[in-house]
Amino acid sequence: MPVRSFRLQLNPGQAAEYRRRHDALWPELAALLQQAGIEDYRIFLDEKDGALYGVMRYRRDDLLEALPRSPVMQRWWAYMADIMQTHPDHSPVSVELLPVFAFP
Ligand code: RM4
Repeated sequence: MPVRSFRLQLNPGQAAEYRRRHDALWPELAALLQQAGIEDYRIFLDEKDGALYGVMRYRRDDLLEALPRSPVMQRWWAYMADIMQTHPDHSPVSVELLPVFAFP
């Protein structure tokens, strides 16, 4: 199954709020992520600098690439824009990470 990993950036002092919002993930966003073929999605925080590392296993590139156009995704990104680095359209500033090791 394909895997993607990327780095996002949290604003200073927002770790608790970021966790709180994800603990209360909107049901419609959970449904959307599932429909987009995401099988496993984790985000890890480096507490020293606020870097967030996302690791996502998913089924289909075409479904995943349609995600940013979804109104629910856009609404979530607007909701998150006050606590993380985003572009003017509210999409998160995201740096794609290169896979360099996998086991097994
Ligand atoms: C993140 C960010 C990501 C989204 C997850 C669910 O904070 O908005 O783009 O995939 O939430």
